[in-house]
Amino acid sequence: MLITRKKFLQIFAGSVAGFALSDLWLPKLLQAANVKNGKGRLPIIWFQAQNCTGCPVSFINTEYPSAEEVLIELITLEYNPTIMGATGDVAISMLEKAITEEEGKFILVIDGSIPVEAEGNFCNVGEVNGKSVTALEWIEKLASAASAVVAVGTCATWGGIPAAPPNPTKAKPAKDIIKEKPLINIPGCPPHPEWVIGTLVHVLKYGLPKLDDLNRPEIFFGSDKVVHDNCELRQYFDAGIFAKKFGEKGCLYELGCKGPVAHCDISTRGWNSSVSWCNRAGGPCIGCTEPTFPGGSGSGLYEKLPAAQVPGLAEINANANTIGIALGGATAAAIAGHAVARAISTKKLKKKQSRSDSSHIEEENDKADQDIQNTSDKEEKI
Ligand code: FSX
Repeated sequence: MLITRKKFLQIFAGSVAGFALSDLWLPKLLQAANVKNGKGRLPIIWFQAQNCTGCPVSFINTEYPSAEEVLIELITLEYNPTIMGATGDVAISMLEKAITEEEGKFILVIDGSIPVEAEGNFCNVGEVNGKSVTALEWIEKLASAASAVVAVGTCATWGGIPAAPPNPTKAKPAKDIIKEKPLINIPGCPPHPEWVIGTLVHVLKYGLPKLDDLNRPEIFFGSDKVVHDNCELRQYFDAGIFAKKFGEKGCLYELGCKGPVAHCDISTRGWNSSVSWCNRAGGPCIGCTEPTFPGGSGSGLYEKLPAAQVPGLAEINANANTIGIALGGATAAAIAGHAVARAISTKKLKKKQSRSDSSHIEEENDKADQDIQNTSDKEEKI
């Protein structure tokens, strides 16, 4: 049977087309979700508004489970412009179908912020009956048909970079547009793939996860998940050792680290199977999971956080001052010691010179130098 290109695209309108069907095995995560024979997969419509596309790219960078496993075994990704095989009318028809035929049967994932200036016309996605449709219109209609909404990435959760001042498009986060549906916020620019997949599995298996007061899953963003608390550079902070330039040993606070105000588990989870993460790579945490990102914490990306926002810093400074005073005392004693030694040696030399016994001057000089050296050794021991 001959299938037309349009039919082919309709069959593979979901994302499965882009991935090989080989190497299928159920990881523990999917077994826990009781996903078998393709049943129990979570239908997802993933809509993208004003973004850099980092969020879906991060999502498919998942390693455990792999992208293939997620897309074939865990979810049915019916629409996502970055990953799906379909384009044009076929792709747009998936959105229309969800709105008109699948009410309550899918989760709406949104990434990117939603512009409302100029009636939303700063971001248009496709056409219906020859008329372009704004992201704002799509999101309002899709959200009212969805069973729940998951905002993925800091643009969708808090506004992120598109909403940074002066925000000419009046970019809004999903929470400002969607009021009538359960909403989960998964911030991060981009978010870790396990935050997104773990949340979706929870929805599939157990329903909505426990959320904090900003609607973030507590398991990834709870109040005990402050980047600073589990940072492997924390020992330097506690010892008052701060890097003054990139590449230098020490805590990255002076270089703008937002770890003390950033909530997420990245300092223990790590990126790319825990190979590394921001601070381990020498780049200070930029607080990308926070509503204040990218500059509302009172400092720019690489500017020092206001000291008042850094717990424990006052004690570090107090300790540093105390140590400074103690060192100052030792230094003063050392300088005084040097002066005494120098005075002794000078006195001896003058005495010898006054005897006009030049033959002994070098010998006395050596002896005087030895006196200075002995005095210095004692100072170092101090
Ligand atoms: Fe924003 Fe996501 Fe940062 Fe980019 O889709 S959260 S700019 S990683 O891509 O929206």
